[in-house]
Amino acid sequence: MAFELPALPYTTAALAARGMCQETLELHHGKHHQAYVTALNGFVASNAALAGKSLDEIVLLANGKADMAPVFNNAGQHWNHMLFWNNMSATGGGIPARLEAKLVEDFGSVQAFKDAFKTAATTQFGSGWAWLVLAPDGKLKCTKTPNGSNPLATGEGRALLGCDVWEHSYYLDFRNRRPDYVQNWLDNLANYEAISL
Ligand code: MN3
Repeated sequence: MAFELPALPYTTAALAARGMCQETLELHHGKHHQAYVTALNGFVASNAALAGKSLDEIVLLANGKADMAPVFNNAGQHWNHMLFWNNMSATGGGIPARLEAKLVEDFGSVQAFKDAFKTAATTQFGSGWAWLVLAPDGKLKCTKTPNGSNPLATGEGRALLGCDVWEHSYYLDFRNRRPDYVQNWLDNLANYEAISL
């Protein structure tokens, strides 16, 4: 069965007041994410080794294989954006008590978590992602990956939050100011309520 572009869990105008405008969401979801899905389906249709595989299986199968880099890039980006849309909310920014306690335990404070996430996001040279993961040792950690990679591929843990730091995610709203985009994303867009620890 072909992979499909998921519907957004909000309207394309829903996040405009919180720093992600309608045009950004229309292009990012309807054009960029759709292009990854279309490309991935093309690879699956022409490669028997990929037929019937889940998205996770394809990401892991293509990971680290030079001849499967285009498969990895598009499968990874589909995986990443499926998480990303659900990582934002029109009522985002509020951190539930249980998550706050775990952030304080593992980072020292909520501010220290945000600083670590922002550092990961702003030190990712070029396109990529910043992540909050629940690492295999049970601790929350902030990490980054280039291009279409993700914590599934790196084995760094279960991804709880992923922030897209490709320029297509912020250029209309924040121009070149990636740090401002990430700060706003953490403060006003991130859907901490949806995180299950
Ligand atoms: Mn993107």
